[in-house]
Amino acid sequence: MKKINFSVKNYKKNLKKYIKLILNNYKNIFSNSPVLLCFIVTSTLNTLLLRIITVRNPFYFKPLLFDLAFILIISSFSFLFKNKKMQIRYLTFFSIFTTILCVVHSMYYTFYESFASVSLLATSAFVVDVGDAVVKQVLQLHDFAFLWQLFVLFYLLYHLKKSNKVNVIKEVNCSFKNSFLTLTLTGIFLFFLVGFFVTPTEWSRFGKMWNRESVVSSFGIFTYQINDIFQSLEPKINNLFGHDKALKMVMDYYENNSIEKTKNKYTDVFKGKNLLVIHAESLQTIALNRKFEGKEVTPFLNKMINESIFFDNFYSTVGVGTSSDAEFTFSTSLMPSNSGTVFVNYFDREYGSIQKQFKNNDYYIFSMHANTGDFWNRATMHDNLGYDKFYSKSSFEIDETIGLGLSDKSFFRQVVPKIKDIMDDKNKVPFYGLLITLTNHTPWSDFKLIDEFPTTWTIDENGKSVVTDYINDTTLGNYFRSVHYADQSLEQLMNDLDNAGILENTVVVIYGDHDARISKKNYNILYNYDPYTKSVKVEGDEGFIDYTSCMYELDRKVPFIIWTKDHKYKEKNSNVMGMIDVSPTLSNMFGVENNPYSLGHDVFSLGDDENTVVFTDGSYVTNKIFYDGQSGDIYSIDDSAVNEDYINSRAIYADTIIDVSNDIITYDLIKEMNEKK
Ligand code: GP9
Ligand code: MN
Repeated sequence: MKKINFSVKNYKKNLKKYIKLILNNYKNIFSNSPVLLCFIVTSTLNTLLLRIITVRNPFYFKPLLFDLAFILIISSFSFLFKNKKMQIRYLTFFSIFTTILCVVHSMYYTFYESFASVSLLATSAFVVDVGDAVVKQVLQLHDFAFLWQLFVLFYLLYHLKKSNKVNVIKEVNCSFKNSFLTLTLTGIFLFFLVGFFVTPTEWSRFGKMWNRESVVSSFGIFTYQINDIFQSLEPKINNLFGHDKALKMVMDYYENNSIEKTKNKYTDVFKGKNLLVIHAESLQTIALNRKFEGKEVTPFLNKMINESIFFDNFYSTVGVGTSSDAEFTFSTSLMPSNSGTVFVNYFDREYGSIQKQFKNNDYYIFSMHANTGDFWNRATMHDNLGYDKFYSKSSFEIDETIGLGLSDKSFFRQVVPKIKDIMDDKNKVPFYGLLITLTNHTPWSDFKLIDEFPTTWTIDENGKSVVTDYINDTTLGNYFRSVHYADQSLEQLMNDLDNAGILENTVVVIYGDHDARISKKNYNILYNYDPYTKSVKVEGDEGFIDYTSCMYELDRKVPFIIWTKDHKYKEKNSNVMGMIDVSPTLSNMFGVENNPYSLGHDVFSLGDDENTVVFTDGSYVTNKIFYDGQSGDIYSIDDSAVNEDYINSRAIYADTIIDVSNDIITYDLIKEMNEKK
């Protein structure tokens, strides 16, 4: 085998020669070690087979190259064993490992339509849940298909032994350095090469790891698995240091800020009533009371908010866990974690929750969502938060899909008889139910089943009406069209619930889970479009609106609505309020003891400008100011003067809330505080 000089100088000098040498090296490696060649080919094909069985674009080049890169690096380590027999044992071990890995993921996918995580496999709840099902419905014929890798390997080994070729392999003069480096460097090169083609969205999904299918689709199964191991270890590593200090700080906080129930005009008004919560995907307040061409985007919601207690200054406070963070903060009145996602990384901690408080008052607690139970790890977390039953995708007939999955209209059609059954069961009333919608999720591009909703601007030009594009067909335009659909679905649901007699004794709460995450740039057209010139105004143009970062942040508000059929409680509340305040507020209205670990407030017991909504990055908003935690900039909202004390005391409050929340989550402090009690 020829020696390669890996120096950069040589590489530049003679690239062709270099490639030739590498190829030659490969030829030597493979002809001298057929077992290694077999391992590389069969492992790569098995990972491809796994993707064919599971994901949507199995032949995408990125996961293929990621897997191949990993396999090359793994195989290079076989050269650490000088003894050829040990090399073969090593490669056999990893062939078995790859086969098992593929079988496990394939089986897991059959059941959960997602990929397994080491952290989830470690929970006993999962094992209990799945144990029986594995035998009954998880093990499919195609799972055995992966075994071909081992048949090929063992046949090869048998053949080599029979023809005495094992000895030949033993004598081969394979230089450790050359073989090891050739394989490792090719692997590393492939990683960099394919990494270059990974889009920012793919990287972001890789970091969050909540959409595991898309991570495997882009990065292959090996990179997914390694990422999964690191992500699963993170909370455990965080947990190792600083516990005592954190416990003291958190206990001091609760001692000095005891949560006492104060009576207000809404205390106990809903005592004993059912509660139906609607988690409205990406519903932003900016879509309400908005018209295009004289047509309201949300005619039904607009009617509804006039019959409700409507909070038009309400913010969701999510981190990377978006939907799941909204659910977490709603339920626990804690902030989302600022490292990872509670639902995914800290699902094994103990939390106080509104669901548990209602359960203590003999409520039956359920949730319904047409996505898999695995998505955002909801199956595990809903159980942890105190839900009695989670109706996930498998409980619904997927007869009409839009975007992410089952359409909201079909979902709502199917939930009504289920709720009716719950209501008719005397052991299940009163109930607390959560319905999580799906259709209004980015990217708002699947319009086959969605009505036209022109977001154009028609003007009169010399007596002729001229339609201008305005935001039609832009991201924001498509979003409003999708919200229009969400509004129609909601109307259908409310009518069906009414016809089924469910609304008589049920309070309906609707919240937007988070903003639609549309960039600032998109909003500029909305504010600065000039239909006469058909262009977007720029600074200096008449009527130009300087759309500042602060305006953008304030536009990210979501609606919060409390509605009853008799329209008895009607008010528009413009005091700033956050998702963290929901649980204390609703608990008081329903005459239920507040979760003692709540960090939010019953907003009806607060004075005029007493509340501060804190965001995960340390930004905060009050009735008077918005403080940008990243830049430290302060923006006035109502032009009233505030002094330094006001700003500093709110900033300290924001930091405290974030610290207390993070420490509770990281160190599992609620469990400890409960035990101490
Ligand atoms: C999926 C849905 C979307 O089940 O809740 O989650 P998101 O991407 O909005 O966090
Ligand atoms: Mn969401």
